[in-house]
Amino acid sequence: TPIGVFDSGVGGLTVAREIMRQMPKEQIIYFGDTARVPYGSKSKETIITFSRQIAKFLLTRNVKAIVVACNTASALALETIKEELTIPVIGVVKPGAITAAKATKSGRIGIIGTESTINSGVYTQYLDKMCPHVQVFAKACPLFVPLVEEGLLYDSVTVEIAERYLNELQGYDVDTLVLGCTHYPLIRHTIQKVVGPDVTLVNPAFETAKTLKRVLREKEIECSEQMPNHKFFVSDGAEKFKSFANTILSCDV
Ligand code: DGN
Repeated sequence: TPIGVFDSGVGGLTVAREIMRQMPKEQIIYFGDTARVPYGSKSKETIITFSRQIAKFLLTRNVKAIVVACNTASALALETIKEELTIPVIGVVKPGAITAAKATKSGRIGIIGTESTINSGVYTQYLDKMCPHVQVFAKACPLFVPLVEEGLLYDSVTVEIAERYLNELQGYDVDTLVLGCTHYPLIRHTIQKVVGPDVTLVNPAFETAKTLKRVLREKEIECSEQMPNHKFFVSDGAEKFKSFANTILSCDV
């Protein structure tokens, strides 16, 4: 049985990619809500409604677990979806927060994400609960998503915008920075260049795949034996999705 993965659009493919790398035998059913992206500026109620609808669709595909591969949906809808379903539901926020807490030496952690993720304060709440001594500096970087979707991964305009956003965080002297939005791992090179080599970047996509692997093992949910045939569904613009997906995944979408 497959693993359901969903996002507001293409961003969650960075999470799907990590699951494919770390669990190559698992089949993924991916849903990208391309008709209703972006989630980053919508209300909690709306994000819960969308997430519930998508979870319902994934259940019709017989998934054994659901990964909420969107920071915004994880921040705003994870708890509700978890309560409503009997299968494991894994979000991207907690795994990223735990890794950041382990990685920091100075106790000064930066979080970047969409406006909704940052305004929800969930990363800060998780970190405060886990280690009350850390200081968290959060910054919304709303232009990063459209830049990535336009394919401007290494463009000078992306560098300039990254400098404007991240210089503020550098002023706080953070030693760890969480890439709290699905798109940001795709511009991690630019981000690393701007913040300098001494700042550890945390990629929640990678950490989420690790958590999923552990949860499935703990619950003894068996791994598929055949080579997986991943399936991708979108709510609009299948061609555009497909060409983006083919640039980041090694399988043919
Ligand atoms: N997938 C969203 C996130 O990780 O927050 C980013 C895209 C969006 O909906 N704005």
